Amino acid sequence: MRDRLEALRGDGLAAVAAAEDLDKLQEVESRLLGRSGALTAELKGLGKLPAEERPVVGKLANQIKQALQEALHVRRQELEAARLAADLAGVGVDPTLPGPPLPAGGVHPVLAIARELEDLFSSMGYVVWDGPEVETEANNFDALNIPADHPAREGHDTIWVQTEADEARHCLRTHTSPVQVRALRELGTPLRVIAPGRVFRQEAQDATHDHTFHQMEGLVVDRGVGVPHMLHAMQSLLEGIFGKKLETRLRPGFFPFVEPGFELDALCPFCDSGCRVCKGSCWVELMPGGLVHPNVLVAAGLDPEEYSGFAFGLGLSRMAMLRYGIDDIRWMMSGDLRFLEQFKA
Ligand code: FA5
Repeated sequence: MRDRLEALRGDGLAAVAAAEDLDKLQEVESRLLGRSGALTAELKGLGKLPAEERPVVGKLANQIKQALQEALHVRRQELEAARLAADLAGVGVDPTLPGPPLPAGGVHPVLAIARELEDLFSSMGYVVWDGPEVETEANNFDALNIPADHPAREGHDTIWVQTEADEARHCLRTHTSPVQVRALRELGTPLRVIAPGRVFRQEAQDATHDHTFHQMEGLVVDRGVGVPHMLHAMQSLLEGIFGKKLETRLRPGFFPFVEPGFELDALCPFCDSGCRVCKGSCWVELMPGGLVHPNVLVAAGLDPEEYSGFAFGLGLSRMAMLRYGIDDIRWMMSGDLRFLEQFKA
């Protein structure tokens, strides 16, 4: 029996060393140490030996078992390390196979319209300009000829930012009109600029009013600019959004920074006999505008005798509602994926 055990040690160690992969090693292990393996069979035969030989041969059998287990452990580690190295080196990886699909994002409806309008107005020679969302009281109100006692400055509309007593007052801009002031100062004349962006008002929310929404300002200042130029710009804008010419009308409207001021209405782009959007009147109120007030030109260091201009302020969020048939403005800033995923295309 001792000879058989020694032979098993020699053959077993050689088989372990020769196993070229983990499956082969598993086979060798079962053949030697499994329930019906060679060493297991020898151990079962120990009982038939004379009593004085049993402890000596039993000890030898256990040493051989330990030696084989150790050899199996070492070889398994070698083979696992080799497999990892091969994986890392790209063996067995086909880089031409398509990867797992990534979920595609989409463009927010407000951003989609803003981008289209930026393209359209850039093609007409306008510059796209930006201003900060935290704005000075001077730019948001004073330079726009909004009197100190105008109700819009008070808490019910404006969100004020806490500042030190000796610091200029700041607010979250309530409209994109302060970008008019900045663009005039930074770019000078002649000027053609649009400024899409986010604005904030302390406003009770409902289906058409949010506290955070988007507007797009338009401003042109040059010599000899008048109402026909303004109408052309506004109509081009609407055509860009709705993809067709809309019949429009101007009504008087009041904004301290324009004179005269207007509200532009358009014949309803969705019906010709009255619908939910136009509430039966066939006219929808689309955007305010007007000729730049002389006081705004003076505040920007321009001579109103020499320069004139027009400005308009589009409610981008409301325009997105109209174009995409969104029935509640609160969806826009909700971050709700069920809403956003509808605009992936
Ligand atoms: C203004 O903000 C002026 N700055 C617009 C302007 C610019 C006039 C240049 C003249 C010259 P108004 O408060 O009306 O105006 O807002 C303009 C547009 O923003 C509205 O027509 C409407 O479409 C949108 N809007 C106003 N309040 C909200 C609100 N709470 N939620 C969503 N959209 C709003």
